[in-house]
Amino acid sequence: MTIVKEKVLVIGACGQIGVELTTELRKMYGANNVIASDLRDEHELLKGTGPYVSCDVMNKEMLHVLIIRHNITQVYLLAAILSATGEKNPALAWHINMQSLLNVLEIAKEEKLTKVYWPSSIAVFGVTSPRENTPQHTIIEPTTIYGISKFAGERWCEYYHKHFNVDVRSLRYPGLISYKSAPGGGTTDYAVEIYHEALRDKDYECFLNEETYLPMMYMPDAIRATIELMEAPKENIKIRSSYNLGGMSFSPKEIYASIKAHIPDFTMTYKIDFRQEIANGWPKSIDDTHAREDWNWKPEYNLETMTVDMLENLKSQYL
Ligand code: NAD
Ligand code: AKB
Repeated sequence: MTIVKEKVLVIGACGQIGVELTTELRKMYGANNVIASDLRDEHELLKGTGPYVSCDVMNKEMLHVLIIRHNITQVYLLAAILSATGEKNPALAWHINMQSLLNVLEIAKEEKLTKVYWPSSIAVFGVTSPRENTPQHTIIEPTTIYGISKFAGERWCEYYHKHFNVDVRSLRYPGLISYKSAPGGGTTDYAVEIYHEALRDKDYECFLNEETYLPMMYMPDAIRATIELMEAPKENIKIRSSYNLGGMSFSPKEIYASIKAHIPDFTMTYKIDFRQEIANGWPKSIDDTHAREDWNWKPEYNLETMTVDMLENLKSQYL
């Protein structure tokens, strides 16, 4: 179905989520009604599929002009510094993750945008949160700068909704696994790298220990969740900070076994680094009852179906 009235801007469109989300939004709204933007050069998979504008989200004036000039009605803000990169430069991560959101929320307020999407993360939770089936509402004391910025961002979203009626919606994504575009510096990136290495070298050195369970999700589920949240009637969106979103939960040992079932000579060794400490503070699994009740969320992929799809789609790159 093509919906014509909306004009969408995706900021950070060349990242792991942006490439696939932009592609999907173009199917829904029509290619010319979805403008992709990023600091980087246009991603190969986006080339020729619709308009692309180079834009730094930190430059509020430029962003504002872009939004007015193109009659933008909805913004998807995906630009951010992720957990592992953030720990290397906390001041920069705080600055980019916060200021980008504030720029977008302010412009959304001034220009009365119809909707804004901004993702949070399971990284908002910390060692004092329950680790199994982590509830929506619980102790939230993040210890990484990434988690701190996501938690502060959630509060800003709720604030702009409450005080300025900005229809901003958000999901706490788990670690996302995909084959179309590379992950951008997170702790869960191992679960993408492992598929590439299994096909390329049949050997992978994992930076998390074998028992590190984390909440994860296959990208098609994440894209569908994002669109279902954004398409849901306003009155169904009862959580204006960010929704817990569950997909699957597995450890390095389990994803290794699931790949080895298809590539019997695949081997894995462990060399733990600083990302282990980040992972140790995150949930093992997520309770997403509110998302299921408010806008009918239901994941489709599990570890086995994701592995089959990942290997099938990646194998042509390495054979
Ligand atoms: P990514 O790093 O792959 O992509 C981010 C994109 O933003 C990059 O293409 C980058 O060039 C762009 N960008 C960075 N600074 C910019 C700026 N100043 N102006 C314009 N563009 C800029 O990240 P991603 O994995 O696609 O994540 C997107 C969002 O989803 C982030 O907010 C992230 O925290 C969140 N998230 C991602 C995951 C995941 O597993 N991928 C999980 C939870 C939450
Ligand atoms: C990261 O590992 O930083 C991200 C996330 C879970 O937010 N993938």
